[in-house]
Amino acid sequence: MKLETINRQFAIDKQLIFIAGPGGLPVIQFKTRQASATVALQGAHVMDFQPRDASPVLWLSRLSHFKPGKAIRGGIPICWPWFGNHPADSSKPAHGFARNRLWEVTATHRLPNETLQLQMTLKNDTETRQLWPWHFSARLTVTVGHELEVELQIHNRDEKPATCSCALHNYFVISDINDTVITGLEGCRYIDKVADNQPRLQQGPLTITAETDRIYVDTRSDCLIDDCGWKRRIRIAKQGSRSTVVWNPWQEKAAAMADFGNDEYRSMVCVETANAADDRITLAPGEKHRLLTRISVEPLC
Ligand code: TA6
Repeated sequence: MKLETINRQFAIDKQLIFIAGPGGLPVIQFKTRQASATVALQGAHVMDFQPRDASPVLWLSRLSHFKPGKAIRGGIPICWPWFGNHPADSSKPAHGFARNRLWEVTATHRLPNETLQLQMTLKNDTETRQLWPWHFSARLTVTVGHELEVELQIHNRDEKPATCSCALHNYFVISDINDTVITGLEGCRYIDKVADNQPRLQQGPLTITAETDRIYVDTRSDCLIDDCGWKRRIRIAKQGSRSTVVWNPWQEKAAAMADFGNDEYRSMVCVETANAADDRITLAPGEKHRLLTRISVEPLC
């Protein structure tokens, strides 16, 4: 659909408009007195979010690709219908296909208090059914106010049960990984993906000093990223999730990724709202599941 047509149908004054973004990818630009944000139609991918009187909250690699079918490195990629590598077929794309496909805008709304809302949908087609043989519809709702709320709703439109795993793969920008502490996971069990998936227990607050790739299980808690360098706290609240993923590739893995600057591991950390590991979801025919992440920024006293 042409930008002119989609703007006529869904733009909200100058506060929510559709423009050609990086690499020519169509994006939705939010600009209100509350915040600014950008969402790519490809992958319904939230690329950035910045509350008024705060600095940017989401990290985006300076080397990210912006090409059709290629996941953007940073922001909030949607990992679905599987999280991580495909459980049975490594030839299938990591983290599923939702983040690589073009989603369709279905609605935009002005809510109270200068908050704007965008809804997008992804439906099955012959390509998706080759990758995942189910009829489904996915809906993403992005609500931009002083907080950012992202909700993924999955609807099993097939006649057979559907089991899937997913994550809102939040990338956060920080002053420096050495000045950052993550709390909210104390006492939680986790799967340590850099130690052969060993089960471990989180002792106290989490500081990151090496490659870190953990799936915390049985946790519904908010997570807090305390950034002492920028004297701010990022709060990640969630609904519909009992697992949280924390990831930082560190130096060697960052250098091995073409879309990740060698030094950029120091300025980012992922705290992901997930349905991963034994928190995967099984939907009966017609059943729906909602996964929601709510991101806000507070001063760090
Ligand atoms: O969420 C952590 C993780 O599963 C890591 O294992 C790493 O693969 C990361 O996601 C990024 O995956 P991607 O396919 O986007 O490079």
